[in-house]
Amino acid sequence: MDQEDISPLKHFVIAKRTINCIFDQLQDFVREGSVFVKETWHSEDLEQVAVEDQCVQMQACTRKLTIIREVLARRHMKVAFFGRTSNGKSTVINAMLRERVLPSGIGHTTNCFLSVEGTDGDMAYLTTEGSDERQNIETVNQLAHALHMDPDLDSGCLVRMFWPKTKCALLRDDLVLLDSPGIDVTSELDSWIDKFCLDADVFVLVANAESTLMNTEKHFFHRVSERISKPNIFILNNRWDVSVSEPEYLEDVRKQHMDRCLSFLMDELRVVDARQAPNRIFFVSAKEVLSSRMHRAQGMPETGGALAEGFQERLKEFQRFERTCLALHTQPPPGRTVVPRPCASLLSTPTPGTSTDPLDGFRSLFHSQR
Ligand SMILES: Nc1nc2c(ncn2[C@@H]2O[C@H](COP(=O)(O)OP(=O)(O)OP(=O)(O)O)[C@@H](O)[C@H]2O)c(=O)[nH]1
Ligand SMILES: [Mg+2]
Repeated sequence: MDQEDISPLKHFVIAKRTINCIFDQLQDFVREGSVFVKETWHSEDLEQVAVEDQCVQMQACTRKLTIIREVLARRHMKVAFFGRTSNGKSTVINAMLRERVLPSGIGHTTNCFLSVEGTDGDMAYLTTEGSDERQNIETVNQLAHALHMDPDLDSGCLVRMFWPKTKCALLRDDLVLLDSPGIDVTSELDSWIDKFCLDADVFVLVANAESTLMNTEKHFFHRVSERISKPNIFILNNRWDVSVSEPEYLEDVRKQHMDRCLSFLMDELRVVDARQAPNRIFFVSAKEVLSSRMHRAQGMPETGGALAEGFQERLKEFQRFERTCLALHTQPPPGRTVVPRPCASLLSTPTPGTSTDPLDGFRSLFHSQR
């Protein structure tokens, strides 16, 4: 099989099925146990064998298992992309999807949050927040037009894009890719984090290798890691194709970026150790990868004849990013939890150590596995 076609997400899908199966059995077992204890408690012959308290406890367990089961059932893997405007977030997602699905271009392009997930149907469509109406989308320009013409859409809104799974193998495995507006064009970072980040499995900082990591980007990820302990963060130094025009500085610039990214992840955010950190930083050109994959899909030579020197290395680096990022789900860092904020209504994860509910231990374990 083509190396590029192997989806590490398969591990996640299989693990998810297995966990669901275990919880089905657990739920059946507790439900039957609950009925048995209730009957025993009501039975005159078996008086004193089971008491009302035990019956109430069993019913509470059944309800809790039902909630856990619902959460497990709607699990998918969500990868969220952030970075300054024009760094190439939408282009990176398009490169992963192997097609120009999301609008991209110079200037400030993406004006709201856009998630891409698979649909079993043949037609791409979108839904906007607060409405189930499906709007058919045939071209990326149509999508761009629909987004910019909707007066109700602002940078805090979510548009869900459903893309046929038949067109993109990646989307067959319950993957959701989330595109965002540039973090430098908003003052709403905290509400973005509450609304879009708490359930993200992986964060990708799309940085611009032509400049350097900026304070706006760093600030955003500091806020994210204040709310989520040990978020999974990857850094893509995108536009690395541009480095070819200055070959004499290439190695020095690469080292400069690498040192700054390592220090950001290890010393500032403390989300990874020295062993893991180099596997979270990549030097890529999303534009080249997208272009070569689109050429290939059309049966044309992959390089299109016009790709810059070093393209194969940058392509391999992009593939390595895809594999590492999507495989990560099977090896999450230990102890990941959402840190509750006084007014956060989104998740009911209790502050560690404050709960007397025996299932909360499991619930936080479940969060840490996400
Ligand atoms: N040279 C080069 N250009 C790129 C690369 N990736 C993206 N671009 C170009 O950069 C411009 C901006 O790309 P987008 O993907 O729209 O950037 P974005 O981060 O989504 O921008 P906003 O939606 O405005 O936040 C487009 O013209 C892309 O073609 C890259 O790797 N190399
Ligand atoms: Mg964009």
